Amino acid sequence: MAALLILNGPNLNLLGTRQPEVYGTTTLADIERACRDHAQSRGITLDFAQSNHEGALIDAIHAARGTFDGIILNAGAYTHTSVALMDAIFSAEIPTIELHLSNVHAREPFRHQSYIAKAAVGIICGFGARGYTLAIDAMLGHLEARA
Ligand code: CA2
Repeated sequence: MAALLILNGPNLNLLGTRQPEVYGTTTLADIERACRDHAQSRGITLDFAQSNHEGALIDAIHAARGTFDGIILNAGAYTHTSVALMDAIFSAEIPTIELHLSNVHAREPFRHQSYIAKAAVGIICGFGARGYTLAIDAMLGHLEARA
């Protein structure tokens, strides 16, 4: 049975409470519920976490080694700045999907740069909250193809 870690970065705890025109009205708790339902339907286990702290996200990636088969990471704004997160993903040697609610490539130029992409097996962006369940299926497909 595959075990996935879904990790969310800074400010994503505010989802559904502010800037609904950009990020929608779905809360992170709603997304977690949808992911847990989806995981159950796929017969896999998952952990779902959020932190506003870069070091805590790095610790979670380090701790995932040996426990999780795949990571789905919405690193929020750290996507565009964090060499440290990129290094953590490389060091963990766990397939990681970069995920974003918004289509970062249709937004400000600084959001077009991603350090996570350099270490990720693929990227899903622009599909809103549905991107999380799409990412679960994409990861399962990736793991199956490798087996
Ligand atoms: O589209 C995404 O998922 C992002 O990772 C969201 C980040 C942004 O910096 C990335 O460029 C793209 C921002 C998350 C902030 O979330 C908020 C939610 C509600 C209110 C304020 C911020």
